[in-house]
Amino acid sequence: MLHCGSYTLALDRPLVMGIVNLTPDSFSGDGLANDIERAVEHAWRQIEAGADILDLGAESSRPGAIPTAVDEELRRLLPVLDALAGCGVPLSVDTCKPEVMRASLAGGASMINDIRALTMPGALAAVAASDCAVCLMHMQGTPLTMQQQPSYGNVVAEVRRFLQARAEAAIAAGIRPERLVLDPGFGFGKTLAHNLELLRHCAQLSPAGMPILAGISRKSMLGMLTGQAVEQRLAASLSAALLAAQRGARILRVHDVAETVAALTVWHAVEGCAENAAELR
Ligand code: 7PJ
Repeated sequence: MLHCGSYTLALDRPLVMGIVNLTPDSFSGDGLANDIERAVEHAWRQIEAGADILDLGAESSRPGAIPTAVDEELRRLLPVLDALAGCGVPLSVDTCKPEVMRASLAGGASMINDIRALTMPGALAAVAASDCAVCLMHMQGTPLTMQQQPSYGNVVAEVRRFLQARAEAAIAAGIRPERLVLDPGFGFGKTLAHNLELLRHCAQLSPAGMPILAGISRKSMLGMLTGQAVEQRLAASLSAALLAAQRGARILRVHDVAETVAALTVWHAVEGCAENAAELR
C-alpha cells in the first residue's frame, strides 16, 4: 500500500504514472507550458486511458538544463492542479523546490516527485508537514553536469545505499515509510551500461521492500539501443516498462499511458500476480 494524501494505492499490480509535461523545452517533444487547456485535456486523456497517478512537471531536468524560477514553475503548475481538482486520481508534482512543494500540496497535489530526493534545504520539512506520498530519486551530479562523466564502483550497491540513506532521512524527518517510493533515476548521471545494470537489478534496489518507481519512457538509453529518434521510441518504451515490472518495479512513469496499460494487462494476465512478483524479489 502507498499512502498518498487522501488516496491509498494498492500495489498488488504495477501502477501507471502518466507524465504531464508543463515545460517549454521537453526532450520528448510533449511540453505543454503556456497552454493550460491542452495540458488539462492531455491529463484527462491519460486518466481515461487508465493512468493511476498523474505526474505534473514544470521544471526542466533535461541534461544541461538551467533551473526554472519558483514563480515561473508555480505559474505553470497551479492552474493545472486547480483544473484537475477532483479528477479522481492522485496528482504528483515533479519538483525539487520546497516553496513549490508547499504551494503544490496546498493546491491539491497528493504526491511530490523529487529528482533530488528531498536534499534541498527545507524540502524534508515541506513534505513532512503533509500526508502526501513522496518519490525519492537517485541522481549523480546535477542536471547541468550529470551526463559528463558518470562513474560508479558498483552502481546497484551505490544507488541502493543512497536510496536507503534518503529513506532514513525522510523517516527521521517524520515521513512515514508507507508514504515513500524509491527510484534509481534512469538516465540521471548514468551511462547506458549503468542504466541496464539498474534495470536488471530493479527489485534489489529497495531496502525494506519500499515500492520502486521506474522512469524509462522515451529516454536516450532506448535511443542508444535502437538508434531510434525520441518520437519513435514507443515499442522500446513498452518493452522497458514490462521488463521493469517483471523485475519488481511497482510504479511506471510513462508518456504513453494507453499503450502501457495494454502491455501490462497482458503481462499481468500471464504472470503478474502478487505471488509471482514476491518470488522475483
Ligand atoms: C524521471 C523523473 C524519472 C522520476 C524525469 C523524463 C525526464 N522523476 N522526472 N523518475 N525523469 N521520479 O521525463 O524522461 O526517471 S524528467
